[in-house]
Amino acid sequence: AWANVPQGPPDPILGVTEKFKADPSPNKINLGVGAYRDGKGNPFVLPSVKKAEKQLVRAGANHEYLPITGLASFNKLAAELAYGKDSAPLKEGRLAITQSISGTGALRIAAAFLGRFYPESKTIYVPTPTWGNHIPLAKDSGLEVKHYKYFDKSTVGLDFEGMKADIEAAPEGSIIMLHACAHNPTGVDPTESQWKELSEIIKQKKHFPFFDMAYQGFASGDIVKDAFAVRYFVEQGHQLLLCQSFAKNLGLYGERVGAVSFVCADKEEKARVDSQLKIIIRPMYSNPPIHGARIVSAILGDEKLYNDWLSEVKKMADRIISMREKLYTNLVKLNTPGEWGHIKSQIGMFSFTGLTPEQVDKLAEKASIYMTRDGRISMAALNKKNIDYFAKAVSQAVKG
Ligand code: PLP
Ligand code: TYF
Repeated sequence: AWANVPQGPPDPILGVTEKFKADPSPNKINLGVGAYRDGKGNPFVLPSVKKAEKQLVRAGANHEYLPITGLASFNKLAAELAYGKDSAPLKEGRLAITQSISGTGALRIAAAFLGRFYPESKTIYVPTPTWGNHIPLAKDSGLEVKHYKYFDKSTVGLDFEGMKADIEAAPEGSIIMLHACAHNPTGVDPTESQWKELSEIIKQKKHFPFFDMAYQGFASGDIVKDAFAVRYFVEQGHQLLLCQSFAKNLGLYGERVGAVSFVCADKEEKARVDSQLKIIIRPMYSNPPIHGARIVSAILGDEKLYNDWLSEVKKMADRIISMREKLYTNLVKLNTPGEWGHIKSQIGMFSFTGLTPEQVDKLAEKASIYMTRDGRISMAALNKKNIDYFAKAVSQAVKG
């Protein structure tokens, strides 16, 4: 039956892990996938998550189905975390929200909803570059994908003029996808004043802002600061949509906990959006998994656990920031040709090193160091034990 099915390429990010696993070297490092590692290079289960899980076991939680839109307490707390408790759409009961299968599931529901109901446009503009999965998931949901300028290779920073010009040039009512914080893969974010300008342009052009927030807390260690763009746009009256993931900030990768929410004009509009979200979700997966949502709900809904969690996110963010400083210092000490300030100034899980695909290949071959071919590294994979080895190998690769 499948004689004509062509062989497809592996996922460019998850494929790196496959190559890493096959390498026997004891020095090997996997900087491919964005998953936090502790100071010893191990996956990290947050202490607040462990406590919440113990509570769930003690309470003898059952395994019944959730409603189509998920756990109600989770949805409320996820919305409060992102928008703030005092946010107008929450207080006025006009936020439509559903639990989702992590951030990817949120994006998929959002794109399907836009494909079905957004009347102005079927074109979504994503930054160049963007998280690789954005493009196929938008296309598979019936949207056409176009790009706006984002990253400037020459400055290793934001091409703000290019970004503004492209968003301004997009036909009125276009869908504009924005990374809320800790842009993946570049680690380059707009400043608060740049976000204000973007809000104004998007408002004037009647574009639809589509926020992807996969790293709240992870960017700065401060969940309020990381939500600045989303909250500012809401204050400015944008009827945006927001995709949230709890994979990174709670370390719940495989539990697949996320949410997608739509700021609506009023309660009546919210009720109609809610009804259609259910109709989209039902034939996709019927209802979401329960365990991770219960963990998030237990943590966000308990003052003590919530405060524990805040300090744990901050600790993760701070460890990443300290690795940035150490990597920068090492590269400079080794007289590595080039300017490396971006390693320190970039934000979040990743650094976009500027290494060329050839240098990336050489690092894999010569030093058993694995990363995506765009030169992106997951900073969390670095620690006190491997950072000197890594910096030396990079320095050598750059020197040629
Ligand atoms: N969006 C961005 C920008 C990401 O980097 C990721 C990856 O973590 C996601 C969404 C969704 O990830 P997940 O489906 O694991 O929540
Ligand atoms: O960019 C990353 O590494 C994370 C994790 O298909 C990820 O966002 C990568 C690829 C993928 C799913 C998650």
